Amino acid sequence: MKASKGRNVVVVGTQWGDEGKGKLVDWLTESAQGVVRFQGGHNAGHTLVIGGVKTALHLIPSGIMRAGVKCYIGNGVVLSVGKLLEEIAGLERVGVEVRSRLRVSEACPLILPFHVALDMAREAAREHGGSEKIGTTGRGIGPAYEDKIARRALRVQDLRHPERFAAKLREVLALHNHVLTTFLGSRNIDFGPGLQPYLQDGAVQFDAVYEEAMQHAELLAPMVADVSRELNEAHAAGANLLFEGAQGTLLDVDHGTYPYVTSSNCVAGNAAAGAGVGPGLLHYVLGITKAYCTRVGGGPFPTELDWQTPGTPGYHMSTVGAEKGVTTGRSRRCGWFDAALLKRSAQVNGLSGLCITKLDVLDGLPELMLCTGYELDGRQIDMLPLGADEIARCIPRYERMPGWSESTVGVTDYAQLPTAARRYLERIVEVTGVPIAMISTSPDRDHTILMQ
Ligand code: 2SA
Ligand code: MG
Repeated sequence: MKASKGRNVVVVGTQWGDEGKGKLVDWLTESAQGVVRFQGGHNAGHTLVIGGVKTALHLIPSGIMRAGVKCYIGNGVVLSVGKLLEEIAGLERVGVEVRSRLRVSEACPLILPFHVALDMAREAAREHGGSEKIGTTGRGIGPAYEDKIARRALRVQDLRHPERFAAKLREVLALHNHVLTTFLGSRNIDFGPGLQPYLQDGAVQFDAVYEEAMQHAELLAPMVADVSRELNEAHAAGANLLFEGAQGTLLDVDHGTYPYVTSSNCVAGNAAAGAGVGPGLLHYVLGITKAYCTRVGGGPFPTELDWQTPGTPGYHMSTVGAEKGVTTGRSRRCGWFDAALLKRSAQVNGLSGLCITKLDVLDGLPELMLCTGYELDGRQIDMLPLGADEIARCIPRYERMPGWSESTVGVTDYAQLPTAARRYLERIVEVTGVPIAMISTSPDRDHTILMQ
């Protein structure tokens, strides 16, 4: 994982998100000049701990915490301008200069209040109809991507043209209000205080959305850019770029546990399309992998444990690992490490190396189970299958491994790790065929083992 001039790294989550990408992106930013988000939106939540101070980021790339580093929001991101402005204000209040360092693609589709209403109403309708909820973050992500793919999205560049914006907004609102009020029963849904200013009789009001968007437009304007062009120029000038994935591979809309996924491609290949650079500019793909598994929201999770009963390994992971969603505060489900899942991730991302995070959370567990394959409909398989229905029928096949009682918190030298911890890591490498490049032993920036 050596840094050299003009060498770009993609960082992706290899499980269901929350692998600790934020810390690693921040750490790697020491040798980068630019950090780029290329998919997702403010559904993401990265917690950074720097010098003991916690900061949560949702939309702004984690590189913002390093002075002088440029941050880019690529075309693949769905953008809530209101949430972005809030996040900027929050960072600037604690002395982090943002506006002069942040560039936002003019091609980003906007998340507007009716997307949030649709997201919440659809989840309510699923629940009402007896289907399991997706367990979305309720941020309007899915509906905003639907509009993008249907070619009717309002984009950042439309904000520069009030009349064009108004005409498109009228059209799109007519469609969505029809769906909200007729099919989704929005009149009877409690959308909470956030949406009240925009709603009347279950329909989203044009004036409220339009006026707010025009105010946002003015504040956003100085940051709007042709991000694709700027990234290509920065690369040509020798900059090291870091592409920061959000969510994780098993939440990818194509490769994940569909339909219990997010609505974007979270895999490394999308760093090119979602930022506007050629695939040849993606030189190294680092897969961030938690030393156990977690998932927030609905959907299958073969190695899931009981994580609510005190005294169980799942409870240990949940509490010692502080497994709560950064965006919604939901508890994350916890389970054993799934190497057969990681094998799938390694392939679809083309992982160059792994970064294992939260190893220290496993300290003190007497025994660990490592899933290396499954039984599916009576057959033995060695890799996670595709889609939720098949995955839900997988029965994990485990290898039993000894745990360790020593503390690994803050260890920065591989040789200092307990023998059992090293054996656990080496087995993961054997099963997946991907080398470990780094190991993180606490949320702190400096508690990282760098492998040669
Ligand atoms: P959505 O809102 O449409 O993207 O939800 C669809 C699924 O994607 C999952 N998802 C996430 N999973 C883990 N972490 C995410 N970010 C936050 C965090 C989540 C939070 O870092 O903790 O605070 O709850 C994230 N974003 C989306 C989601 O749970 C659905 O399963
Ligand atoms: Mg997160």
